[in-house]
Amino acid sequence: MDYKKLLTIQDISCVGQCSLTVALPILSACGHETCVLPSAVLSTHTAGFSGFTFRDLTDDIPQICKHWKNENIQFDGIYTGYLGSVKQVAFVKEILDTLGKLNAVKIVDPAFADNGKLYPIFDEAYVEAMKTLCPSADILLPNISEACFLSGVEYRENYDETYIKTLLNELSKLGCATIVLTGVGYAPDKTGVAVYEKGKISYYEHTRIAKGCHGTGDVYASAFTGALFRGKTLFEASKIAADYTVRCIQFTQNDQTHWYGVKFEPLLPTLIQALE
Ligand code: PXL
Repeated sequence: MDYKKLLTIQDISCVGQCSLTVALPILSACGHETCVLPSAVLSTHTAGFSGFTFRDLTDDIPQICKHWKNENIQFDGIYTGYLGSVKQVAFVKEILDTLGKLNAVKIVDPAFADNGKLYPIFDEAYVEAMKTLCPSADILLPNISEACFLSGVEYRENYDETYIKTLLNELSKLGCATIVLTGVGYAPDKTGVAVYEKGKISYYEHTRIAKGCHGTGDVYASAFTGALFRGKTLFEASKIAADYTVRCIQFTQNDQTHWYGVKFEPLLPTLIQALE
């Protein structure tokens, strides 16, 4: 079995089932050593809770990296998500460029927007900074909103395959040749993943569950990363992650009290099984 040493860089939302509290268990369940660099510590995530605390850890990052470099610590893969500040993006770029082993794979989930809107703490300056991260990524993992902000293509709720093709072509001009675009649906009850590799698009369609759940982007990105580093192809990993995310939403959707995330933990055995 492939046992990889991975680094994931994203926030700790103490409560809310997103970012590190999702990535760490999922990557571990996929069988990988999972190292973490927290970008910020929040009391909860920012989508639906009010009065959340936010401690930006940007200024800790250079010292942490210096220590890792002194110890010759390097990673087989680096997966980045929700970051804490514009300044931090430059530090993360340096990590992507210097802390990977030879042939390390770097995955960047822009993690700053959904439904055509930026998440609360982010602004245009953050989008501009995120554009500079794209050339350092081997695989970019945006949703349609993030792809639009990054590429400058107009955001649309209704679209066709030509629009998605244009979006992916424009986005690739930022310097990332491989893109896994999530939330692409051409029929009301369907959604899916458009996988852009060497200018070619392949598409995996699956059921769309009407109730949108928070944190599913992180569940998807973590399962995708876990599967890819288990030796699955880009398309297989995209599919395994999509199927797992759908199962998590189905398992959560009827629980009215669980509005802030998905109950991904009881379904981890199904993800492990899909990797066999
Ligand atoms: O799931 C993305 C995410 C991660 N971290 C924090 C968030 C969000 C989305 O809103 O608020 C803190």
